Amino acid sequence: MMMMMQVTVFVALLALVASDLSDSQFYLPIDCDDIYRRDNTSSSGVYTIYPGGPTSPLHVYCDMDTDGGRWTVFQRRIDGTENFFRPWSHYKTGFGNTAGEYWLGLENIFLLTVRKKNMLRVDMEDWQLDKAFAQYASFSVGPDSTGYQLHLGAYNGGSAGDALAHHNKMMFTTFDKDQDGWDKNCARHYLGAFWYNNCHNANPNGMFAPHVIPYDSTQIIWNTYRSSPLKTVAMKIRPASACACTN
Ligand SMILES: [Ca+2]
Repeated sequence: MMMMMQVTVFVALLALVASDLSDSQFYLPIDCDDIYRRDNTSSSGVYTIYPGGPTSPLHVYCDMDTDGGRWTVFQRRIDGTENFFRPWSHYKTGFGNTAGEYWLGLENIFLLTVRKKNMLRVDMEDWQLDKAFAQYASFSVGPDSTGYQLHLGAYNGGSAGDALAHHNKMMFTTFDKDQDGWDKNCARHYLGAFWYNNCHNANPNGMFAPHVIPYDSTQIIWNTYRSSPLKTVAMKIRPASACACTN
């Protein structure tokens, strides 16, 4: 009798493990678009995605509200709690808190954009809480061997204006890795890290500061929208193809 029970429990456990495995095998979302397509009642928040395959789970913030949702957020500034003046290794792998401020990591952004054709949206807010956005028809970054080169499509909407055209085709620069279009290091000079040219029209990874300092190009800037620093900014992607999902 005891033996029977043990066998029953063992079989039940096996069945549980098997169903768990098959479930994760059938459903490994690459991005927030996949999460939304599986459940279109998903709300904005932190989810686990697998852009690098089943052995590399990655936490990310999904924006399921803005303009139909499905946005995978790869950069987010909201309150100045995170330090964004960081070296190459941090920008490569990512840092911060996905429930708050963070950078998803260049390698992860590369993996996300190599798997699907994505568009880019940048949402921002000034210190008077006026909101604006900028949208681009396509967005991808090359692999590490290209310096995570930025490939940006046409500007296609938003009142913030096209500050990123100046950055298209640039490699990524941090204070300890200079791949910009200037004879000095833009990241060092403007206290951020970005696809700097010579140097920037946008500095979303610059200093978070509520007050305007005289040399404000070191702060969070999108200069086709405001010449003064911004309070918040978030950079997000979603597949460029039309959404076939229903509500
Ligand atoms: Ca340089």
